[in-house]
Amino acid sequence: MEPTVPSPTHLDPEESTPLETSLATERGLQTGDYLTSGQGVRLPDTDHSLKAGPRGPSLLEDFHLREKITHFDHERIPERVVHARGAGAYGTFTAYGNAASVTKAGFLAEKGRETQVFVRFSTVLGSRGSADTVRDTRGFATKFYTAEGNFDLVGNNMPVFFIQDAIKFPDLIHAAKWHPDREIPQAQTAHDTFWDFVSLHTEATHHVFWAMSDRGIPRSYRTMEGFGVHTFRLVNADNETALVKFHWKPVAGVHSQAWEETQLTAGVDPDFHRRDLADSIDAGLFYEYELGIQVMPDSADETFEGIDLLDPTKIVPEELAPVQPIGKLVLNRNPDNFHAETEQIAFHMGNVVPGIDVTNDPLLQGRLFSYLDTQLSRLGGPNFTQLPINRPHAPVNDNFRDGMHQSVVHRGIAPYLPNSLSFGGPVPAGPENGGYVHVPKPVLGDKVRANPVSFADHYSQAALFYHSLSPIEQDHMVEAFTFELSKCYEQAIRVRMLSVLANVDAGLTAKVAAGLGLPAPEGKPPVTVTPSPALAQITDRTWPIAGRVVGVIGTPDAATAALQATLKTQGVVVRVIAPVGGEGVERTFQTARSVEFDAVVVAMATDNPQVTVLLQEAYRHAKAIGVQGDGEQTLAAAGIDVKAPGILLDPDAETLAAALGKHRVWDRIPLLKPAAASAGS
Ligand code: HDE
Repeated sequence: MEPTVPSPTHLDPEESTPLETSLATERGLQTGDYLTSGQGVRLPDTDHSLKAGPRGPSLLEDFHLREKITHFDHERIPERVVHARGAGAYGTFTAYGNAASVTKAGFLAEKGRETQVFVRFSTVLGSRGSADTVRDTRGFATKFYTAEGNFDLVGNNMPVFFIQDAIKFPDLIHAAKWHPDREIPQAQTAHDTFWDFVSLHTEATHHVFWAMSDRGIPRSYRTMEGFGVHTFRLVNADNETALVKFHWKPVAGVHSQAWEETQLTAGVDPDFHRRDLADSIDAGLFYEYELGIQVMPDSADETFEGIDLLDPTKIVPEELAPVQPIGKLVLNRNPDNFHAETEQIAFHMGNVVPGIDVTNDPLLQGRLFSYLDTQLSRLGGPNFTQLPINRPHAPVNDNFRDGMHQSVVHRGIAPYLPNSLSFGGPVPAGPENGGYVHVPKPVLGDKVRANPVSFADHYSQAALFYHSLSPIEQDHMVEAFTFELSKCYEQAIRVRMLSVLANVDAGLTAKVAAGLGLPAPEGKPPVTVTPSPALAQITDRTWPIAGRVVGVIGTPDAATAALQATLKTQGVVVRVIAPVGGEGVERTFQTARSVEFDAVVVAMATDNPQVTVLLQEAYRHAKAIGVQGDGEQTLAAAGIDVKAPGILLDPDAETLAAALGKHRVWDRIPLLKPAAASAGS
């Protein structure tokens, strides 16, 4: 007879042996786990459950279990409502000493002064577990632990923002995050509600152009600019003020991934950016940036060259106000514990030190409220400033008392002012003792909910940005708009967004409309646009290559050893990709994917399909490909023409380094247009 699969109904006393029946009944068995047909009962060696009497401590008594499980149950804290996905590192900021004419902040003004910092990079839209490489704005938030207290510069990798008024922030984020019915898509702008909002809300146009440019898909946090976005007011020792914009300039230059590359990376290595940050620091290949300021006069109307400096949707072109480097940041230490440091760090726009003041930018004013407020629910009470990562590296003496998670044992009986029982203190420090005092400013005008007229131009700087880019970057932007709008379900949204683009540039609109199969509407783009060359990221310049990654397809033998050794001296990470693992092999054909390499060297013959895919992707993403020994056969198997631009035959380390310094083989791009593609697609 065929053995039957036991099921609860199989436990029928009439069909079972007496032993089976009694045990099954006694143990309350419902399934066939222990009782299988025809096999009798499998008893564990020691089966305490079969013994009569007490069964061990009850749950209430077992406090070991309860304490452990209770703590475990509460291990998670609410994720940030925006910027939930992040990665952080410690670093050292060293002042060049040339900023004293504009600020009395010692950490900026004093030559050689070193200040510890913690930087948290982030994406805006995705949840904590989302992929790093999605198209999004990136956060670049820096906490300077200065001797005068903490200064938080909470910026982005784009110099403008979507909105001019803080009250619109929830609308923006509700539109940009997932649709509330299905909670999809995750970490994407390519969906209806985002484009619905930004097409109706045209002050977002400039930022949308940045997000659709290659700035929205950085290669790594090492190759990203940072911007304070708002205009700040600096104050020098003579109490003279200037209006400034902060910039972080990456020493490695600004580089991005290719769009297809970002999508592959999101699947192959969703932790791509945070892994690069941590691995680089471990390898001593530190991320470096210069802090720069654009300095504008503190004029009564707070404008510069006709640009309203309080409008966070506007930049000041560097050609009008050059970025002056005032110090250098080196990120040189990984956190020990993600939760304690990267997750619990709490930035606050109100963390400023004497010498730095805020302005009346309405967005900045809203942020002064929000950052403190959000920590109350995220970190569970008002004492988050006592967490090690948030504590200032300066003495604190105030009358803040009690509250959840209070870790200070305050002494004395008079935490109030005025008092006579605690020698009358602590009193707020005056400016003569380094206390913080705002720059006094008159507040004029009627109290209304309205924007100034100077905020009304939503298009001219979007046009300025578009016209400043190289043709390749402009093409990428066309592709990005076309891709994103194609993903919308509603035709009306596409049509409306085209009418917004038409007010920026007719050529761009025509190309996007063609891609969408829609007519290009007419708009009123600005008549004259003066480009700002500083905004283009593809230029003739070459950049330091430390931290770049080269994959060598071959075995770790002498043939490539010299090349590898020289590249390594320049800080390039070389990974050997061999058929199988072994000494000196970091990737195998099975584990390697093109996206983790900035350039590839093929040093063996193979028609392995995974190698073929890797090479075709590297080719399509305009990466330099070196060929050594029998490698030519491998390229042939992948259908790649060895005479194509950026295919380097028997390259020495210098040739490869030069190609890496340009980031990609830009000459190859025209060959990659769909009609002319010569390698797999
Ligand atoms: Fe933020 N933002 N933001 N933001 N933001 C937060 O604060 C907010 C804005 C930025 O790594 C939150 O601690 C409002 C501009 C970064 O911890 C929250 C408005 C810029 C980070 C918040 C803005 C930023 C945040 C969420 C409009 C670029 C991550 C958790 C008035 C200059 C910081 C938190 C980190 C985080 C509110 C606009 C950058 C909710 C209301 C403009 C880099 O408080």
